[in-house]
Amino acid sequence: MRLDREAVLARAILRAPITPMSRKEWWRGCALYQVYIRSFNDSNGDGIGDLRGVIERLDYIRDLNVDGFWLSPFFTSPQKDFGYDVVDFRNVDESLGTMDDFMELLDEAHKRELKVLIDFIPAHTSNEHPWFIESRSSRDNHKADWYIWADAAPDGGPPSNWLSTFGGSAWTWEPRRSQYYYHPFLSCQPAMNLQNPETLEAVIREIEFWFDRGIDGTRLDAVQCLACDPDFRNNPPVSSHGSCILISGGPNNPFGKQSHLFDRDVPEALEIVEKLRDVADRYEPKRVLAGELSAAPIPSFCSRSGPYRSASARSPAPTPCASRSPRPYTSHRLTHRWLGPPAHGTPPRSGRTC
Ligand SMILES: [Ca+2]
Repeated sequence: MRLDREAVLARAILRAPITPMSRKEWWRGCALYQVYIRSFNDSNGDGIGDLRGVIERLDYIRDLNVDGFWLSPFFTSPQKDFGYDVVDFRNVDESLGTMDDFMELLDEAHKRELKVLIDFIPAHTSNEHPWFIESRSSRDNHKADWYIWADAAPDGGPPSNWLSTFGGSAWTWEPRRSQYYYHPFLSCQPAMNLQNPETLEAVIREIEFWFDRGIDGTRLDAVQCLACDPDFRNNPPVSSHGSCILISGGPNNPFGKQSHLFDRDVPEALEIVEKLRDVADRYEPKRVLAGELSAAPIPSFCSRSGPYRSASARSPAPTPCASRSPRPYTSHRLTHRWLGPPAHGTPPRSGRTC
């Protein structure tokens, strides 16, 4: 019997035990508010919300009676995907403020007993990131294997039939290497090869940079794309009863015509999240990891991730739920789907082009 996506999510939410929040495990049963910085509050009148604008409205957030908030990306970025295309994970984009602004925001939030999670993008960078610029320069440079590269198919086409969530092939030809690179989203967002331990360690160091500054956790973007099939096998078409993937573009969106067995939510992703959890566990108090899950087959995911969510104290599976929390915390899109648009708006993340 076909499992409806919303029915599966509702079942997961209703079954989740609600535990009174303790000071030590504040994330249990907590409520988090998403602050989409660019549209939240503009402090200097240039038309773009910014970190100082968030500082100005911290009392408002506190008065919502939430336990904390999740900040959308503020890293240095060409803004092709409004901050989800990062060129420097350790700096603040000048359109949104400065590092001093962020540290003041963090301090002021904690004074109000508000927890702060930041958005982090572990699975891809901007194509302007120095890592990718080096990786694409040749097949034998130091970072040659930091991104997902593949030779053309025998007919010269892409290595597989994988599609970008935002439309078109998920592969783009790179003449410098005479290879294709993989990008589950925009072509200017190349996917990192996190199954390369060196690459994963580099990403972990970027997360540690923010943990060391005192953030309470991260919302991990697109955990369904942390890894992909190493053999780049073609996705089969969806079965006759259709896809359960929720995606923009209507029922005729080609992305929804595939069963995403090999490009989304592959088993190798769980190993990567376990390593990220190890990093978060090294801190005291423990840091929270919350994974965004979108454009992935929810029923199969819920089935496979169940043991990770319930059996282990180190249970940060890439679920639509907060890591460590028995109470599901849905991603931006799923929250929007279930609860309606947040008060200060969130941007559409599909349909943009580089
Ligand atoms: Ca501004």
